[in-house]
Amino acid sequence: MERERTLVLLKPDAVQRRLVGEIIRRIEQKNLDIVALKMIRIDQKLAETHYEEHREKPFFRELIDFITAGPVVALVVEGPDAVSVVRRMMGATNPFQAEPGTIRGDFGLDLTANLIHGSDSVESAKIEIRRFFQPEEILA
Ligand code: 3AN
Repeated sequence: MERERTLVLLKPDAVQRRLVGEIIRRIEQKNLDIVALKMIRIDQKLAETHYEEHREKPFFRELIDFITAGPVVALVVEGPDAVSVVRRMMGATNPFQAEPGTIRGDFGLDLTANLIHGSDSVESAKIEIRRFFQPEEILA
């Protein structure tokens, strides 16, 4: 398996619900490496860039309002096949379909407030890591 890096965001609902520790615990327990981590506020511009592909969707405004509503925890996670490993740990976007044992399956019931973002490919991970972190912030 290729070593990969992926961008993870623990969304405002994860912070508000005090699930940051639980989700990071799962990432560590899986033996993935956390190579960068910080708490940030996502502003309007960054949110719109990050969710550009959804601009024409009916839920775009709601998504932007939600992700900018409170602090989020951003991480760069590294390991073998990290992009798809993290996606599987997250569970399906729709929380009603997310399997028990996944983060969304265990903790969520809302399509917008769905706790976590993980890059969907190695290519988008590269772009998203650059979007959220300066090279010197990646310490491991
Ligand atoms: P994922 O976060 O699983 O990669 P995407 O990229 O398809 O899913 O969607 C990005 C975010 O947009 C989701 N995390 C969710 O918060 C929101 N979203 C996606 N589909 C819907 C929908 N039908 N209604 C409301 N929000 C949605």
